[in-house]
Amino acid sequence: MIDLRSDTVTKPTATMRRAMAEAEVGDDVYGEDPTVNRLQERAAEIFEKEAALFVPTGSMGNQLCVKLHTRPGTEVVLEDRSHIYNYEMGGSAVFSGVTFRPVRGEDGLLNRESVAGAIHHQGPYYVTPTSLIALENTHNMAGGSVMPLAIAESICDYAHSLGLPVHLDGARIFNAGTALGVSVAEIARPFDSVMFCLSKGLGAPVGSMILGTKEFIVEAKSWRKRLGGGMRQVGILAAAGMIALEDSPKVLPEDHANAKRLAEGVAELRGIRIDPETVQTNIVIFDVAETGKTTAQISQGLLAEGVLANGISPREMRMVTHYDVNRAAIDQTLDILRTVIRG
Ligand code: TLP
Repeated sequence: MIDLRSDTVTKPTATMRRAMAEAEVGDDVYGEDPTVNRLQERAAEIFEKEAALFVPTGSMGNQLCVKLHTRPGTEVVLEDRSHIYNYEMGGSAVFSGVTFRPVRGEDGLLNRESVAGAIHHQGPYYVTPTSLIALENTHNMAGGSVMPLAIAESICDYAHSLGLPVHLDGARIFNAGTALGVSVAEIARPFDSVMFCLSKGLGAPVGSMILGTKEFIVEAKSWRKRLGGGMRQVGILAAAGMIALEDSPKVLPEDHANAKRLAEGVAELRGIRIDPETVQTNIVIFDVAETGKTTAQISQGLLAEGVLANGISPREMRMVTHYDVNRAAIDQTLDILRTVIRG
C-alpha cells in the first residue's frame, strides 16, 4: 500500500523503536520521567522559548493554549480552513466557552489588515471581545502553504499593540522552517505560544509539544491533568519524540521534493486543476471536478490499486508525502491515478 492520506501514518523507525525499548522512565505526573524532562528541555532550547510541555496530541496542545489565553464569552480570530476551527470537534466551545471569527485568507494566509478587520476590541457597543489570534503554519488545508516571517511578525506586532496574544498551530512548523530556510526558533519568536507535532512528518508514533513562558507551561500542565492527559512512564514515547526532534527535520526536503514531483505529475492529468508552483511543503491538494468523477470515486479507484488518499471535499483530494513514501512510490501513484481518471 502507498499511504498518502496523511503524514500521521508514518511508522516509527528502527532507531526510534530501539530508543523506546531502552528509555529511562519514571512517573511523569510527579515530574520524574527523565526522558520526558530531557525532551521538554531540548524542545525549549531549540525553539528558544522558556519552557515546553509534552502532550498526547496536537489537538490537546492547541486546546490547552486556547484555554489559557482566553476566557468564556470571548472570540478567537483564525483562518477559515484552520485545524482549530474545523477539525477539533468544537473543543474550544466545550473547554473554553469561546466563539470563533473565521477569516478567509488567500492560500490560507491572513495578514495584518484582515486580522485587524476581524478584531472586536473595546467597541462602542456590545460585541463579543476578541481574546486571541490563532495562526497555522504550515497551513494544512490550504495545501501546506507557508506563512512568510514578515506577515507573522506584523500580525503579532499588531495584536500585541492591542494587548492580544497570538498562538501558532505549528503542527508542521519544521516543514515551514525547511521551506523558508530558517530555524523554527525564528518562526516561533513573535508568538506567545506554539504547538508542534512530533507525530506528523517527524515520524514519532505519538506526541506533540507546546511552548511558552514558564508560567504558561505550569498552568498548561495543570490543565493537561484536568483533561486526563497526565501520563505516567511516558518516556517510552518521549524517547521516540527525541529522535523525531533531532533527526527527522533533516529528511524533510525529500518529502517536499516528492510532493513537488507529485504536483507536477498530477497537473498534467486530464481534468485536474493544481498549480504546482503553490506546493511548498509536503501537502498536495488538487481539484478533480473536471474529471467528471468525485473524490470518493477516485479514492475508491486508487484503493483498488493499492493507493490510499482521501478527498477533503467532493472536488478536492489531498495527498501528503512522508518518509514512508519514496520517489518510486510517487511515480507509481501518478501512473495509477492516470488510469483511475481515464477509467
Ligand atoms: N491533522 C490531521 C487531521 O486532523 C486533518 C491530518 O491528517 O493532517 N493542527 C494541524 C495543522 C493538523 O494538521 C493537525 C492534524 C492537528 C493540529 C492535530 O493533531 P492531532 O491529530 O495530533 O490531534
